[in-house]
Amino acid sequence: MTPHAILTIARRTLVAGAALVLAVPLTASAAAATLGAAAAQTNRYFGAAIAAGRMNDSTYMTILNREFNQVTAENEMKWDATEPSRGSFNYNNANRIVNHAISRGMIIRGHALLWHQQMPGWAQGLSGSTLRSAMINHVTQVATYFRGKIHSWDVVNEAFADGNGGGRRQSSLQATGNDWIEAAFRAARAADPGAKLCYNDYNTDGINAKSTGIYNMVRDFKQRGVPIDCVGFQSHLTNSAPSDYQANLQRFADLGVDVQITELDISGSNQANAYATVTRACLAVARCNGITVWGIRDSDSWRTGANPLLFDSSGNKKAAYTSVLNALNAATPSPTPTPTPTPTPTPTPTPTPTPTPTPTPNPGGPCRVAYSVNPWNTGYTAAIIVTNTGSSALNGWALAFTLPSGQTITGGWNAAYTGSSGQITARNLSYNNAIPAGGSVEFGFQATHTGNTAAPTSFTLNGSTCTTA
Ligand code: 9MR
Repeated sequence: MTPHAILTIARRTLVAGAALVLAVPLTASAAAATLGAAAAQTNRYFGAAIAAGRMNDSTYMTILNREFNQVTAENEMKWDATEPSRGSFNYNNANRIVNHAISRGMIIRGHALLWHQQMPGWAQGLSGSTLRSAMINHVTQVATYFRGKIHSWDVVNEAFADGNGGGRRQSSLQATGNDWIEAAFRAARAADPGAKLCYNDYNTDGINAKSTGIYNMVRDFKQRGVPIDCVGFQSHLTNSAPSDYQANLQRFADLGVDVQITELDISGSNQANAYATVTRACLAVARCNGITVWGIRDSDSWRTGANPLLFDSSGNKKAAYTSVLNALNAATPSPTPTPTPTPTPTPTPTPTPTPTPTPTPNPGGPCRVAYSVNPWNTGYTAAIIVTNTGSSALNGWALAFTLPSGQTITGGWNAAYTGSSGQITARNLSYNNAIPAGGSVEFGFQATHTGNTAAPTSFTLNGSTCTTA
């Protein structure tokens, strides 16, 4: 029986006799009123990435304090922030966040000890064994400093490549030796034995070559006793989650690690549904500890113009907020005298064969472009996957294309854009400069339109014409 039907019957009963009126509070009182409280009912957290620089904004702080019971420092615990010069540590901004969280009983995800981005200039200039010892020292110092205060650390962030068949990303960290990740996890465990130690990455939200590469690493770490406790799935999504999102979380959980949704934001007109889908997926996986959204209001998001968060720029709750809250509350056992329903264990998915990335033979061009668009009345988000169908790797790339008239780009991710209408060029960022032969990069943008949402035309990669998929 639906809650609505129960309430309808109870209302009728109210007219018929007072004895059954008690049915109303019993059936209607289950819902928690905030995200954190609703998640806590299943022993999960619901958190947000926050920025020390916004902590004087009263609207921001009101929402933070009311809704969330976990925080992540959006930038303040990264290497460039905490060790701006070698051996000299600065925790001022991180501590503003940590102290606030502790004072409000919020748990803290530490983000991130090692990442090829936001390395301080001095570390960018190091390599080999010098870099290795500097990075291990960084892990040790920072994890020791915050010892006892961190629920989960992103020990290593984004170390796997996009479109490289599940292999590691090229970086100076990787160049110190393939064992750099396990060395970092061992150093973190020694420094803060109480924190869960996570590997965190993006484009790993379904079962694909990249997530399978990470899965294989985690399995290997578990087999060899390398200390890893959790895997973070960033979940920067457009319009929907992959259909195998839950199965992907579950296959990692089945390796004996916790899973966490660490940087959730979702753009597009299907936003509210997609948020509910992700929330339900976490709730359905017993080892999913919680969900963190990557910012509070749309105006706080790194995805400028994409409006991918749960609160609008004025701090009002969006439809996506309600759908998350309802999904969290739907999982909560209702306080009736009936025994607490045990969450149904999700059937272990039969091991999916590792998808072997088939490098597509060059169909006549050095590149292939797959373009997808999620439009609404005045805007859209677009995702582009460029595959290098040539026979040699690209180091540094620029994809040029022509936007149809009336379309104007307002923001983008995973690429630097030149031009906002007409002729556009999207160039690599430092972390996705290489596209191996047969490999791909994925990036995207938000745009406004005046009625025409047709795909761009005339795609060229580094000057050569691309085919479109
Ligand atoms: O949201 C962060 C933004 O303020 C920073 O400028 C950016 C720097 O690279 O990092 C953003 O956060 C990233 C996170 O640390 C790791 N995953 C991707 C996030 C979005 O880029």
